[in-house]
Amino acid sequence: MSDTRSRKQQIIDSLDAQIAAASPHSTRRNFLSVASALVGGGAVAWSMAGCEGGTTTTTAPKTGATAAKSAGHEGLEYEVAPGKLDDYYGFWSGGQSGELRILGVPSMRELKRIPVFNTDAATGYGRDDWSKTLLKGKVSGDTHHVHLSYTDGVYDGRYVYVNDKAQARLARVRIDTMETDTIIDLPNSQGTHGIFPQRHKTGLVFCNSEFRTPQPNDGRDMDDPTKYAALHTAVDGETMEVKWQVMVEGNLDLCATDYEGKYSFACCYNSEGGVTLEQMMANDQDYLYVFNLANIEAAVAAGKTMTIGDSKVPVVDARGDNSPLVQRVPVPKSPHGVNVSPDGKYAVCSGKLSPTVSVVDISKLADVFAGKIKPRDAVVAEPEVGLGPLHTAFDGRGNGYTSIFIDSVMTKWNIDKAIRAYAGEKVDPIIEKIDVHYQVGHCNASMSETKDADGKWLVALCKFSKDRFLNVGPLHPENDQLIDMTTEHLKLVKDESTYSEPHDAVIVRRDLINPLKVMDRKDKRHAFLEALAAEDGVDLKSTNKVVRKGPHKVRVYMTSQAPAYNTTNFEVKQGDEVQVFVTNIDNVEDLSHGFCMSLHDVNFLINSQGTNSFTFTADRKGVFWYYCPWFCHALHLEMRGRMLVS
Ligand code: CUK
Ligand code: CUA
Repeated sequence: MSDTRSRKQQIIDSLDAQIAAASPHSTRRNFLSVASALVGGGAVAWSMAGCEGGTTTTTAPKTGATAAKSAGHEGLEYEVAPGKLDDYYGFWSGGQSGELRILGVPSMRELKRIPVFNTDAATGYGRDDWSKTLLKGKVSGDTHHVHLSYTDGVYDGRYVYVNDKAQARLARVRIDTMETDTIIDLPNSQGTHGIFPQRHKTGLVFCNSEFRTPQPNDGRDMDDPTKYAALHTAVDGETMEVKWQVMVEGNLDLCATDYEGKYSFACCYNSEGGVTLEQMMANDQDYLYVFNLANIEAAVAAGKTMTIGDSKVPVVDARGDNSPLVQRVPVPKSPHGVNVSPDGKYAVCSGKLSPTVSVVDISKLADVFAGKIKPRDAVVAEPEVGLGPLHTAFDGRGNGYTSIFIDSVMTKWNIDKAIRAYAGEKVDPIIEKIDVHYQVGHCNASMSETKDADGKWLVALCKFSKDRFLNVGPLHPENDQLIDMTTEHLKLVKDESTYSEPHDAVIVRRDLINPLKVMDRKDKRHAFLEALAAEDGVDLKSTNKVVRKGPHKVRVYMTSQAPAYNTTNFEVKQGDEVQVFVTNIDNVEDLSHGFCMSLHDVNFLINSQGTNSFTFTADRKGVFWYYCPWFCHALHLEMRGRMLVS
């Protein structure tokens, strides 16, 4: 290798070349050959070196048609026939759309979109009265990570937590209603990225701020990045209150927890403290931060805390050296993902700019905190898995599956063999690599992040789809690929196009998820609406009346039952602020109504036995029809009424 470029530059060049090579008609074969020609063997040679001496069964590049052929598939049934149900719920992040999605696995059918940080025209979310209190005027978000609440190491079917990287928020969705019920701001944070809940019980949810800023960020220290810091925030998963924060010097990327409630983990790239790309990638070493929760909570209880700026949240300052609060395990440069194996033994951390994953033995961390061994001594394996490793999933059979961004493969490797190889034994931990199309980000496997990992389905969330789908213009769909993990060789069985831009997904056994079929009115939205109605002595489920609240303020209460609103006309004055409450008194599964006020930009959804409300201004005189936009009955088109504005 006479290439004089730095490793970092090789990676960037390789990536640029691959992207440049992509065209709607390129196959993976010419895609790779162009890339390797352009980088002159630099990064690609290194990628080969990563597999040296192994019996890697890297599959030959395939065209889409070959890879997708499923005749003679001896693995799991992956087609879900009409009328049949999927075995798993997939909870998908929605990236820049700001939403959360539910897919069925293995069908990969999109079953639902749950608006979280975005507004949604179909349901009125973000514009109805209750959800406006959640969003507080913001209408965009960037969701990356989706995790469900746990009890005893398995999903308990109560909540989904999801981050917003754009506005440093954490949201919670209730699984019974499948609606967002809480959104909180995370103080002193920017780029809230990795989140992870505790697994022994529904306890704390940890949130990493990826971007370092001056603390407080009020105009001071702007030119002195050495004073920038990042926060590891603990949120109570029940009350959604921010409990405490730990301030550290490095930026924090992905997050994970152990299974016992002792530690939380954060990958730290940019230990250099740089503010430019060059500076951030200068060192060959970064860290996996290990937070000792008992010691942090003791420090908080003892008042060894500070506050930052306007925030009242107690902050423990753990900048600088290793301490009883935080230990920094050195790992190769710029780690990205960290995932804990289903047996709770290992935290696996991926070196984005190193072809390795580092396996940290969690049982050794007590000795690290006790000062008996060095942090690095907790690393028990470091297999070379390919170029650009990002995230690792598990099958519960002792194997890891790491997504390899630059090589566009999933690498299956054996944890035990990796540990033995690291100890000097001549054994190759790499079992197999399978091509994915193309540039995989996250991967995850069925129940992988629980102690019930079952090793059936693996998804690879690919960032580029190129020639895999019909060309729909410059913005292509992403490609989420489904892989059967039960066959002798990993088998790609399905491509699923997805809209911008899922990062992470979790795949959950369906018996663990039991949503309502009609609303039970026990959620925060109904408490909010019932409190408003109580001001007027109104029972939402039976009342149809107009209540004047002031010279320019009117409330309209109505019920609906297919195919009619029980208020078919109401009168207001021009300029009135009108707050319409609609209660759907149908007690029937899948019988949603809506309320759309013509020419007033008002539209919202009301599910069976639920209430929703919307406030708007009756800004002009005349007759305006409101109608039900959700098909609910043979006479659905007749489900309407008139607002008379005088
Ligand atoms: S991140 Cu996107 S590929 Cu935000 Cu979890 Cu790794
Ligand atoms: Cu109610 Cu359509």
